[in-house]
Amino acid sequence: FLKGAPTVGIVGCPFSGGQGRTGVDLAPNKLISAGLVDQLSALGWEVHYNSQQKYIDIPYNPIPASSPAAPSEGTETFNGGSTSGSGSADKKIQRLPDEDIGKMKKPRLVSAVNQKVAQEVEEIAQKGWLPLTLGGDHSLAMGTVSGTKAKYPDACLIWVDAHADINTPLSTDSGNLHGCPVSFLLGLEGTDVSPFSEWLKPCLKPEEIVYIGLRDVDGPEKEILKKHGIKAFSMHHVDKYGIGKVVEMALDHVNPDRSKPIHLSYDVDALDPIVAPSTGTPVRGGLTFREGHYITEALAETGCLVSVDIMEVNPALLDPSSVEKTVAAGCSLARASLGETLL
Ligand code: NNH
Ligand code: MN
Ligand code: MN
Ligand code: MN
Repeated sequence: FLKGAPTVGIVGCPFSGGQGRTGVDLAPNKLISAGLVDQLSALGWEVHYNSQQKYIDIPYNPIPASSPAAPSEGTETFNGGSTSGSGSADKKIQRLPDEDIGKMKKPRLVSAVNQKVAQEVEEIAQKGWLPLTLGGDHSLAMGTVSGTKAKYPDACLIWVDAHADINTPLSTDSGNLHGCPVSFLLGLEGTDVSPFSEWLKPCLKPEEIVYIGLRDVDGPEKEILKKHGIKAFSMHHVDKYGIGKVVEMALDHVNPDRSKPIHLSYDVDALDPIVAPSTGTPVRGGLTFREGHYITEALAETGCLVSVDIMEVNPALLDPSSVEKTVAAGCSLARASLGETLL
């Protein structure tokens, strides 16, 4: 599906607004500082890396004038990342609070950022390049998958995660939008809501997504999965069948002839916390290092991968050795997705 010499466009998106912990916005710079650009070049890819600049000054619809004045302690900062690759030049932008809409937290910011991400991912995909998006939290998949689908309408989605991220604005308990991107992509009940509805069109059918790694799924999410007949391989299935068979069954479901483009959205919390400890919502009993990498290797082997997300690395959590492990895992998942282990 990719055109010409293999080219990857890295979309570093320093964004934490889809959940409550700061630090996940530092991941793109950390992954780049760890040498990801050179590592991918060494695999034979031409690598383009955005400056993250366009994510620094993202506006969001200000709260209406009729709303109560913003208390200063509610002022949000948006860590926009830096162009230097060292975290030190990070620019803090002062923002007005982004009032909840229903249960949704920071809806205007999440929407505005994702609209930009969708545009950037689509631009890269339209060139025949592979967009590699470095989150940031997993709400960013609203944008990445929308962008991929704009170029490849028949693309299927492989979602590797401890969580299903399919809460709707009605079902979410936490209000964190990183728990909701899949419901927006599918256009489920309650997702046709401003400001998202102004740009995010449902682009995914229930039979086009498959999950691997689930082990912490909310009650309402289980209902949604059942109601829409969405295929999911939990850790129970990984234990029962082994990762090789699980990936084969997952591909058979969404891509039986291995003829459709594949978008891989990888939340590093799918990995066991021993492998990837520095992430916002670790859940024990996850994928081993090899199981986690096997998925990316098997998808690389199909030749159908057209877009990859590496999400939810949080370099601000735990000790330096945990951070280093998690960043290294993020880099190696990216490399394996781009064919490092293919002989
Ligand atoms: N299901 C929970 C929620 O909606 C947790 C989601 N957290 C994640 N998802 N890290 O990948 O808030
Ligand atoms: Mn996730
Ligand atoms: Mn998760
Ligand atoms: Mn949970």
